[in-house]
Amino acid sequence: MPTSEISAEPTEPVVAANSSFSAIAAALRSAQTVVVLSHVRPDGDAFGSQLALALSLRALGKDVTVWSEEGLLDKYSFMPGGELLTPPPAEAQTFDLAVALDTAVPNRLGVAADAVRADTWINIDHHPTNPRYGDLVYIDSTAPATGQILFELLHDQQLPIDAAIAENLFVAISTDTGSFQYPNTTARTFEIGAELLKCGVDVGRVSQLLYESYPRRRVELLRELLGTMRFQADGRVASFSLSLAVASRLGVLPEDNEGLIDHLRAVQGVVVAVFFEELLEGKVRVSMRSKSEAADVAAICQRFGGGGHKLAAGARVRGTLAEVEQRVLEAICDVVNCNS
Ligand SMILES: [Mn+2]
Repeated sequence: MPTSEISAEPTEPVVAANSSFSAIAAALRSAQTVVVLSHVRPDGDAFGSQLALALSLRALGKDVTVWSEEGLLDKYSFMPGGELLTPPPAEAQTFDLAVALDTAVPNRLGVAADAVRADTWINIDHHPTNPRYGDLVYIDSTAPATGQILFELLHDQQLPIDAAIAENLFVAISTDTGSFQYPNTTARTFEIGAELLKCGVDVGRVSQLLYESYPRRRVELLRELLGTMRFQADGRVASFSLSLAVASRLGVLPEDNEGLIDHLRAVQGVVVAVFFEELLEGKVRVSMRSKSEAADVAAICQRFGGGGHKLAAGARVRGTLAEVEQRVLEAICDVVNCNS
């Protein structure tokens, strides 16, 4: 959830029944070749969900392919089964089954979507804006992470969960809940956390690898961002920006950004935090976090062609950094001044 921005067309709210876990498990068990996909700009929930499902299916003897166009990012290189992640090939490949995890809209699958030929698609996600693409669909927007849904699926259907699978699920859930802190964290999330520890997850080791092993470059980026920090609406809106010039001077990698917006959200009085990142193609990537349901950032992002969750959303907006900052901050200040 946190850093993945969604460039969806605004979608009508769809109320439809989920496929049953038994139907999804039956499809997984009957397939021999399976490709497991997630979204571009992957986060811990994307990789964790992909690798957990891939390892579980491998334990069942399936021929499993895991594609990610960025490959395995450095910061996640410790994840068990990480070597399975490969960039999709240029030529399309045929599978019995394709599984999209944590991906709110098909275009967020990136180039992998074009490289897959599959009879059946499974779509498992927790983004409320997911338009329910695919043949077997399981969307639970109350789940704090796709990894939590996957645990429920594997556990309920007695699919394999060993220590390596548990560690991947733990990474998925820990990163998407801000280390079990965000409001979407439920009693069930902690119960699952406990189950994963019983399966062999070393929580101190994994947390240190996730949260205390950043490259120095990331802190240098934070220093630059804090230099651009500003507050509006009586301190209820906080933002900072990253220009292409600064990004290239510091040699910033996409994954360096993950979680930096939390420094803004953590400020007393801030309701909405915003991170503006200038992109190459004349667009700006906007990430938003809210501390209040009254300030629904998914609704704000939908007005700019994006989407996401009430408390964490994003959009890609055409224009210069200064133009986009002004338009988006005006829209946010309207909401924050009226609703909170
Ligand atoms: Mn997620």
